[in-house]
Parts: sequence; structure tokens; C-alpha cells
Amino acid sequence: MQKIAPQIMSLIDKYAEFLPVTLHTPIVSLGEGNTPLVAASALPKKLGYPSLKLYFKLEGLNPTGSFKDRGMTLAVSKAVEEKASAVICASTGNTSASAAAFATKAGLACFVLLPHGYVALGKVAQAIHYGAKLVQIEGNFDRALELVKEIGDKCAVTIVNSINPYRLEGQKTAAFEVIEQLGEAPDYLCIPVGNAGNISAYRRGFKLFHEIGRVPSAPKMHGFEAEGSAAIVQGKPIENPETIATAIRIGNPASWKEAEAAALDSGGKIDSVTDEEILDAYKLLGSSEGIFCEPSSAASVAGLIKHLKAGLIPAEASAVCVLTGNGLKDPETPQKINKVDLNPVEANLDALRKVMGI
Ligand code: AN7
Repeated sequence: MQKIAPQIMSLIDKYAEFLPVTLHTPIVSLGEGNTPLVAASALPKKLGYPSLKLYFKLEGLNPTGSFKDRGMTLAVSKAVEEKASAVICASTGNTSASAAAFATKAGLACFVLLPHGYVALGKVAQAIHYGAKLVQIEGNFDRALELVKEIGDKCAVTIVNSINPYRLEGQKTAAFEVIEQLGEAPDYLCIPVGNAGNISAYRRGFKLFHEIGRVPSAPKMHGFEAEGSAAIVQGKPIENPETIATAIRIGNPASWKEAEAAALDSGGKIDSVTDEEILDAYKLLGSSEGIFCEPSSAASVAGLIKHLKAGLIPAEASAVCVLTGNGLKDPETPQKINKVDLNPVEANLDALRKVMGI
């Protein structure tokens, strides 16, 4: 068999023994996975927890800029194996970007249903650019997902939302990477919760590596919904979810039960964070760590801060915050939330020195 250099191995090749694939599965890859785990610099001290061992898993560095690529490589590969000709998804933006790219790579048609007016600019651009058939509905994500399920029942299209069983199987590889990069499991994993698939997938991955003896422990899973969309925290679906973090503006999470079990079994907790806490964390990541994630991703850091303050996460713990998507997808938010003067300055040295204060 031809040897593949490790650096160009697909995610599925690398973890094939843990995934529902065979030698005959046609692998559709765009170079997903193997994302950096970066140690925090200034933030622990700045927050008043200098002994905290904090790391960021930069999932925004996947090929379409979010963690969705881990599940999509598998879902689309299996769709090709099963002779599908088209895929469909509902999305708050990132799933659609990923589905569109992988479908195109595989030569499949792709339909995406988006909640009109609530998807970040870059994500809409991606779906257009990768050639998906884009439909914006007058309704929210939850409604879009209901419609996708109906279409999936009646038409010859494969659903690639996380109700597709392959999606979470692919996404669990992120937990494998965290363990390999740290050399051990962290004490805590902090992660945003929207449709609740990713927290479920990480738990599967950590649990598996614990069970097969790769690590002596598994992290406590702390998941964070946005307060205006916190169905799991409130114990009931939210009919009109609202939050600035549009990626997690979801009122009836598909993986609700598995996510709840993930938190409970691991000794963790699902909680909510306010939009203000999310934006504070978002800004801190930029100004203290040089990291540009999307607002929804910062819910993990907002939640970490909340649970440190509440004593739910000890000050000396090791914690990984999953930064699920790339900040460039949402280029409008920094200008909206920061006071910046973007007026041009006269092009001479004196004028420059005056504005620069040097
Ligand atoms: C950046 O793209 O649901 O709890 O349709 O884009 O697994 O849903 C996106 C979700 C976190 C939440 N961070 O993950 C979609 C979609 C970002 C996201 C989540 C999403 P889940």
C-alpha cells in the first residue's frame, strides 16, 4: 500500500480505527483537523488566576474556518459511499459553509437553509462561493431544521446536520487531538453549546481514549449556551431564541439529551452566559491573546470566567477552551462594539505624530 506522509494524511485516515469507515470509503478531505492548541499568555494573570493552565483549541483554523469540517469530511465521505447525489442542511452559518465546500469537493449538489438576517456575512459568502443552492427562510434555525427533516423524508437528499450520525463521530477527533497535544487530558473542557452536538462529540472522544487506557482521566465538560437561547439550562425549548452570538442562536438543540449526559457523566455542567459576557471575552481574546474567534466561540471563555468566579473551576486547574470558529467570518462585529475613529488623517508626518501620540 502506498504510504501517506503524516502531514498530508486526512483526518479520517489518521483516526480510521476509531471511525465508521472501511478501506473502501472514498475519503473527501480538504485538509481538516490537526488544529493548534495554544497556551494562553496574559489572560490567566489578567483575570486574577495566575496558576490557571489555560489552552485554546483553535478550530477556526480548519479549512472552512470552523470545527464543522471534522464532521463534514466523514458525513460527505459516507454520503458518497452510499451513492448520494445531493446533501442538505439547515444552518446558523458554519455547517452550511462546511457542507458546501465538502459537497463541491465530492461533486455533490448542496442545498442550505439559513435563517434570513441572522447569519454572519462571511458565512453567507462562503456558501455562495462554494456554489451551494442557498435558501434564506423567514424563520429561525429551529424552523429550518424542521423543514430539512421533512425534505429529507420526502426527497433524495442526504441530511448533513448533526442528526446525521457520522457528523459527531468525525467531530470526536478534536478530543483525540487535545489529548495528544497536551500529553494528557485537561481537567476541564469549556465549550459553546448551540445545537449541542460538539459537546457530545468531545465527550465521546474523551470517554473513548479514557476507556482504552490512553489517559487515566477524562475532563469535566462545561458547556455554555447564550442566555437568550438557553434551552438546556432552562429545561424547555425556547421559541424565539435571541443572542448576538448568532451561531448558537438555537432554541431546541438536536443533541440535547446527549449533551446533558456528557456534562453530568463527566462531572461538569451546562450553564449560560450573557451577550455582555460573551462580548467581553471576545474582546479579551483579541486584546490579550492575539486571537480572533467569532463571538459564539468566546462563550467558552466567558463561561470559564464565570465558573472560575463561582468556584466551580479551581484556580489551579488545567482547562481547554474550544474556540469553534474564525473571527474573520464575522468582520462587522469588532467595528460595531469598539469605538474606533476610521476617518482618514492628513498624509504628513506632523498629522501622523499627533494621532499616534509619539
Ligand atoms: C462557531 O452552523 O449549529 O453545539 O448550523 O457555528 O455543536 O451546535 C453552528 C454551531 C459553536 C455550537 N460555535 O455547536 C450551524 C451551527 C460555532 C458554531 C457552535 C456553532 P453545537
